[in-house]
Amino acid sequence: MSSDIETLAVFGGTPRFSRILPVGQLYFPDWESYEAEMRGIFEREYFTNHGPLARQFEQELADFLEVRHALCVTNATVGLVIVSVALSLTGKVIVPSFTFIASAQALTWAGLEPVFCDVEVSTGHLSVELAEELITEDVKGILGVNLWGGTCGPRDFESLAHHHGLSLFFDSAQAFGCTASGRRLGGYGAAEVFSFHATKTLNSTEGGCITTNDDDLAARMRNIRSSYGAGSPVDVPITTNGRFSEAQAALGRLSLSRFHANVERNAQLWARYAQALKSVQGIAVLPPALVDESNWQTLSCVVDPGRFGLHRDQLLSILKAERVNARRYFYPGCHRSPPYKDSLPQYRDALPNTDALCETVLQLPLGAQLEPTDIDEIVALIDLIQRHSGEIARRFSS
Ligand code: T4K
Repeated sequence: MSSDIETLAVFGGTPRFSRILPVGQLYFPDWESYEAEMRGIFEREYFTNHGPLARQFEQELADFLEVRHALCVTNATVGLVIVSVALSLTGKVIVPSFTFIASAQALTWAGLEPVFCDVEVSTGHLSVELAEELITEDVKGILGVNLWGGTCGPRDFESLAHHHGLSLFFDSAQAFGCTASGRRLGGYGAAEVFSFHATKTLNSTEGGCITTNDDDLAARMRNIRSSYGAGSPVDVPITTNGRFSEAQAALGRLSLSRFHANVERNAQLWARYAQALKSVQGIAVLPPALVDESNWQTLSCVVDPGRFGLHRDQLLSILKAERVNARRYFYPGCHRSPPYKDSLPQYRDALPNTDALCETVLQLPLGAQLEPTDIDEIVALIDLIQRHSGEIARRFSS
């Protein structure tokens, strides 16, 4: 029995995989298509700031998402800052702590104070019930976050925000292409922000876009996006550099043309994991929450240390040694990260569901670099680890 353990790289065996299995999409288009797109950029001699390819991509995105405006930006972090400034809010904004740090820090960059809300333990998302409890006179908005190819239920948040007269916008960085309550994400709230980071289902290396159906808001955001402007000049309090280059647009367009095929492939890989992991004790796969259609960009699961026999972080370290680049999105939660762990200490022990998820959630590799046989091997590895968890735990503690 212990001879099986000796094969683990963490105990001196050879790593099971000869290459690193990345956590997310990493779709690379074929070289010929890329070369053709780049040749066009060289011929037009136009690199950045609302160039012809970026404008074309924006139109394609707006059509795809069925919104009036899609504004491409350098990355979703800058996009979130731009929306937060353009909405002209002051005071406090409700946001989950269980999210990537950029969601909360965008508010801080815009001079707003995050009010950290707990999430539902079954979905990892905000709910209107949890958010409503935090609405006070000082709260002026809600930043909903749609995670892991799922959502927090944006239509219900529209009703809540309308009822309380609050601004509402969404961090949909991980939810490009998802639909909820019969509508594609992009048109919910005042604006939504998507990420086109390399690990996302739609990628342009770095990048992102802001979507809105509000013409005035779109004009303000276009002017904030570039310190020397693009489009008709309007009054804005401050500007930044959130410009999207032609090279980003080239890759984004190629990725968009493959989007449905990549999503379909991810859906199959996801289903393969979900089926195989059913027989592994102590691992529960989290399906994308509250969507009609997911982009299947993430395989999230919860590792129950009592039933699995090891803590999530012990499993993670064993997987990493085997070159399985699993991730813990998110750890340790925004409320326990700088600057908030010091500046907003009142949240330290106020978010039990967030704390529980930060300790147990794991993302397993998915995306263009993964083959079905990789999934089978990863699950077999996790199963082996679980079956030997007692002995492994003893070795870790000695
Ligand atoms: N809101 C939410 C809810 C978000 O999840 C994010 C970002 C944002 C806002 C902000 O969006 P952006 O400003 O990033 O557009 C990642 C990504 O950097 C980030 O985009 C993502 N969410 C976050 C959840 O995770 P890391 O540090 O885990 O990713 P990174 O760059 O280390 O990549 C993951 C692994 O993939 C690497 O360890 C190796 C592999 N990889 C990565 C890249 C970029 C490769 O093999 N090749 C590559 O080119 O943060």
